[in-house]
Amino acid sequence: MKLLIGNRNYSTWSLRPWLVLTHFEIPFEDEVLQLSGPGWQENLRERSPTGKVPVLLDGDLVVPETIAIIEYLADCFPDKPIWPTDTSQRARARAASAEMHAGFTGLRSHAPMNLRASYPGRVNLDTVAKDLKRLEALWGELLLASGGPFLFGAFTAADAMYAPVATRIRTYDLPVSDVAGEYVESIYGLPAFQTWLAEALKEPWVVDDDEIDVIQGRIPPGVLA
Ligand SMILES: N[C@@H](CCC(=O)N[C@@H](CS)C(=O)NCC(=O)O)C(=O)O
Repeated sequence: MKLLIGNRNYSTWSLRPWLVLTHFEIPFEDEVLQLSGPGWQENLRERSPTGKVPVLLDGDLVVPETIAIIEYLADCFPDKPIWPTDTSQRARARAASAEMHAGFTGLRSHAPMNLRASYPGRVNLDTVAKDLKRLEALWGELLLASGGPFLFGAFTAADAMYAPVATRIRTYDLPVSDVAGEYVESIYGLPAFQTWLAEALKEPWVVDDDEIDVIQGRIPPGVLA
């Protein structure tokens, strides 16, 4: 299997299935497709049916879309607890994952993932307040029920879906409860996440669309690159 991914520093969707593959020790290779620079969009369109990453290649099969990739992995490796084993818990984990996939647009647009950065105070909290409130409720309820350290006790695909959100809380020092803060630390403590982070920190590339100083107009595009 091969996973086509974007720049590790910025590509939230790539991080999710990569964590599942790595944490559950599924053999795979990866290849980074640039999300900036000359011709990057044409290159993505040549390699990915949706023009986006991640894409899983398994023989002749080409699977785009994060959720579809994760479900394919769960189908291929039914003995690995990618989702919680209990049916009700699986339903909750899938619901939480679908909610992440479809929602949290405030956090996604106003606090982009940027693993190498530390930008406390840069995010206008009004733009993310609704999302943070919902995160607190969802994470709080699931962590209380499971006892942690992950949403359903042990790490599952639901945590992979929320891992990029956890990084935003750290990067922008967003105000969260102790419970949510501990969950962020659990994500950072996951060996698979640490491996991704170490590779991300070696990357030289800058994606202006994901740099908050560019988004907020303090730095013109092209200066950071
Ligand atoms: N719905 C897709 C979203 C994938 C996505 O937006 N990926 C970003 C990188 S994190 C991308 O490829 N952006 C390039 C573009 O939109 O042109 C999924 O779930 O995988």
